[in-house]
Amino acid sequence: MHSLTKLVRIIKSSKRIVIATHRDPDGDGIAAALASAYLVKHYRRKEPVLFCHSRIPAKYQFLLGNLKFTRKAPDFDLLIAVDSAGISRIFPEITEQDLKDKTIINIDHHRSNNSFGTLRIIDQTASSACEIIYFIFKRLKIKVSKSLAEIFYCGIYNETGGFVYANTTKESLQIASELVGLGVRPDLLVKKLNAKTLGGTALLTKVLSTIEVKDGVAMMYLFQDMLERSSAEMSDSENFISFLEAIRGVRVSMFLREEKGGTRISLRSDGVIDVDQLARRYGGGGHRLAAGLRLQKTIPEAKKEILTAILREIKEHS
Ligand SMILES: [Mn+2]
Repeated sequence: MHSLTKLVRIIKSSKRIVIATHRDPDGDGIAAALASAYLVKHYRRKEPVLFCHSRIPAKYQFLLGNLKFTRKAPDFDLLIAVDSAGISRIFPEITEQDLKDKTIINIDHHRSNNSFGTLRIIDQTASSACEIIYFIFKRLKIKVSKSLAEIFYCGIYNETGGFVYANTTKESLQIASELVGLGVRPDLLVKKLNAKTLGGTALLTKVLSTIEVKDGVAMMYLFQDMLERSSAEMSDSENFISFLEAIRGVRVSMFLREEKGGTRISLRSDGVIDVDQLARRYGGGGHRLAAGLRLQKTIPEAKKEILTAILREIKEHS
């Protein structure tokens, strides 16, 4: 495959390599960055630098092994960007234009990916960024060790919601099967991955108590003071939205989280509307059934605005 020959050539010829995943990283983004580090290490002696603007949530620390992420924007001549639809998802204050002299490899599966970079390996039909990178290993005939197999498994498991979302495909299950063949123990690994702290569980009860459902749209929110009151971190709320999706009759779910300077909104759809399209109108994006955006508004203001947009769209599609 032509692009993989180019990928290897770029990795071999670059001096300072940085691998970066998006801010507020999820399991797929972190795992894709770690897997890329294995890929780079296969071709070079020098360890690549791993960058993420946000802190890596404690629950993923066990995957890191000897690898570390830095939060200080590093200098590089090659950036390998994974699971990130645009440069602003990685560096909030940097634009594509600022990096026009750098070599950038863009490995992603988001439909909202804006095609940045020198070499783009984008597959919207892939379940996850990890799936794309797994296929890179296979096509380049690089051996996948047990520790790397665990990384891939966690990424795909996380992005498919534990093999239940619409991106649970023949390919993703096939890869999972191959990873188990390489020594992954799904029971032990998933137990580690899903382990909540007591504070995280306390936070869940607080967030769930805010649930409202209106005309097929389920909503709930998280205010900063709930974190303090339950000794939890924002990253503990990563999968909370699945509780909204599980409510019978709910077509669209919206989880609003208070952040410095605004509100972060996660959206899920059962297919009735395209939440990627909707999120993009506000500068966000993602996938057709799962997307996110940020608004410089308070939670009540943001909720009102997005709820109105969702209800209008549901009406148009029914
Ligand atoms: Mn992903």
